[in-house]
Amino acid sequence: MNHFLNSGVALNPAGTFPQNFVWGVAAAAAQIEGAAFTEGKGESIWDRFSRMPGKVHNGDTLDVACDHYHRFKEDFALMRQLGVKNYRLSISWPRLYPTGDGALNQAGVDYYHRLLDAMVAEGITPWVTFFHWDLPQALEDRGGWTSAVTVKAFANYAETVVKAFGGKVKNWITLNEIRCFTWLSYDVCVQAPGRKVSPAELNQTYHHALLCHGHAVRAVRQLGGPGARVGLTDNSTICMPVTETPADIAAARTWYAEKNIHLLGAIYAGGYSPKYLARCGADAPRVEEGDFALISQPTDFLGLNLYTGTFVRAGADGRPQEIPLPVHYPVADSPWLHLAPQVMYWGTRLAHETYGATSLYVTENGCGYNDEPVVNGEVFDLHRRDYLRGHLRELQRAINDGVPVDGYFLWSFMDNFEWQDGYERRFGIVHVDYATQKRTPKLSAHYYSAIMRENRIV
Ligand code: PNW
Repeated sequence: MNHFLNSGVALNPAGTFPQNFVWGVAAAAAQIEGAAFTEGKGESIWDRFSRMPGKVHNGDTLDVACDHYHRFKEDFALMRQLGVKNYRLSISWPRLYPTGDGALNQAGVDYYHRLLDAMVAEGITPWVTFFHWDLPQALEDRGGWTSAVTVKAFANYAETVVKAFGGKVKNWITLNEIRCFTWLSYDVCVQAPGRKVSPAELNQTYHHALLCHGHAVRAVRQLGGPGARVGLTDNSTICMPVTETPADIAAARTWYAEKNIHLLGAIYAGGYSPKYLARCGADAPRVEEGDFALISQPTDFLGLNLYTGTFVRAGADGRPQEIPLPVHYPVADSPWLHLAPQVMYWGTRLAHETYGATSLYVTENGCGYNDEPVVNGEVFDLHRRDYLRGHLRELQRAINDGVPVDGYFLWSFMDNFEWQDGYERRFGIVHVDYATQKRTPKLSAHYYSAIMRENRIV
């Protein structure tokens, strides 16, 4: 892999991305649909969590959100105007199964048929995520991600989804960001359900999530029909070498492999490594026979949500050393979102080198700011335009160095419910006025539109 050591920005002559590069935008059901209790939808853990005092900024709920449930036609028309050809969305599990398992809510199925038909009518290809955090509350009441009940219910849900929509959907994403709905939700407790569990139970939530990933892959293989493709979207813990020298790059490789050992490491190795099991000790996850045959089925691509990373160098003791960010390091309004465009380069390159993934998609990348309101029909989010330009340059550098990146989905199409940060924190390239539901493309939307059209950074 010597070619990787050429890290000068050697853009291909035309400065374009590969032919057939997939450009898209992303969103998730719970964050945009609203209609939280409409036409039989069941309560999700986020519906419950957002009603607990102090959990979500400003006490915001998902009840109305962007009212996409009722406005999807206009939203797809706007996507088409901006030249969006690929849209990553998710399906709401509690809209299909209000209690997680049990009776199917036909109204929910009908809704997604109408939605997919409207997308296709606008010439937009769907990329569908089975699960983007909105677990039915009834399943949480039976143990949530700590319980095998959830795995069984998910397997059934995934089959239903592929059977229902497999004729219209060919690109499937199993789960979104396992760490967020396990570690952040059952250990750090800043996300729903916010229930602290023991270390052994936490490790079991990871294992249950891996099993669900496997069930979704199986469902797509068995029922997806010709041309169906499937992969996971992971928020791998990313690091970037402080200097792009062999010593710091080696340190970054070691650090990266260790941090991702329990998720991508296990999936690609076909089992938990002795190193990981030693780290868990008595708290190791329970593994049944056949689990890894399911978990480690080959997939068609790996999705990566790339936002931020940790700087690492070769320490004096030969171990990777993390460099704490100085207070003046640039950050978005999302306090965790430090602005290091190199995350695009190293996030994709390390995944390719470490796991041999041969087709990568950036399934999310974007920035959260408390943007200013619309003035005379315009929002000058120059900060987001610059963010995009800088991050896409680093993505292009990876591609030019041979990393197989096949697509990029910007998070997010429009401002939406930013989980525990509520509606204040805006990630959209389209502004949403929540009082009127008016959509206004920001400067960044016009900028990204030109990038998608010309297949190059403008
Ligand atoms: C992702 N972090 O979440 C999610 O997939 C989206 O639903 C979300 O709106 C978007 O990124 C922006 O936050 C993340 O703490 C949540 O590093 C937290 C982190 C990263 C991503």
